Amino acid sequence: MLTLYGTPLSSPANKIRFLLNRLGIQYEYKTINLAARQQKTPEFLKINPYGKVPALDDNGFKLAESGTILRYLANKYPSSLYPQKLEERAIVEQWMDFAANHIGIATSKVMYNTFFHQLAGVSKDERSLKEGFLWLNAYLPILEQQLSQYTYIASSELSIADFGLLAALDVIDLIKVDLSPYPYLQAWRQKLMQERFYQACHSSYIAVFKKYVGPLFEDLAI
Ligand SMILES: N[C@@H](CCC(=O)N[C@@H](CS)C(=O)NCC(=O)O)C(=O)O
Repeated sequence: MLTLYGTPLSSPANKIRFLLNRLGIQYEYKTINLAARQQKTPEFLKINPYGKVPALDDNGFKLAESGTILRYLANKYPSSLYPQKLEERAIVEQWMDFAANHIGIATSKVMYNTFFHQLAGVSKDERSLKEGFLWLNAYLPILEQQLSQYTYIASSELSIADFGLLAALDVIDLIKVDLSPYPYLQAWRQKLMQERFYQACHSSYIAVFKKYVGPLFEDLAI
């Protein structure tokens, strides 16, 4: 049995759900309550020793880090989402890593210092917040350029890099970043958000955010 541990607000966990949904693989989804620090319980630390979601338990084989899990599953269930040819695969890896290390980190900085810092009971880091927006300004044009040449982020084929990027950008409406200056990126995102693999996870990030923590941020008029 494949068990994925995550939480509906975790974009790294959601990118794995996108892949599993797309591949049509049955899995058990277990929600870990981060606010209740369930991720640091001795029980969960046996699954991921550093106490973070997502984590995977594949018949007793335990794995953490969303990118690693994505690659593991894509290797285990071969498909066009993760090409076999060395160079094609390397390009998929490049865009997946770009999405995680540049876009994902940028949106995390903004999300943490806008919303999640309150839930964690720590003060807002203004510098990190600003840096998150600066990174987005710097890197969204790169995505736009790439998507003006290719249908999907790595090539003309949908790949695991698209799942990583889609999840990293999922919070973009919530943090009120306007994508209209990036029409190719916006169209790519709108198209993928209509797909079954996405809708089987949630209708939108903003909907799930409102459902789980919206009442805590009513003053922000989300
Ligand atoms: N690099 C990790 C990031 C994992 C991560 O930061 N997870 C967050 C939720 S999105 C978490 O578990 N936070 C709880 C904590 O740090 O205690 C990945 O991609 O899986």
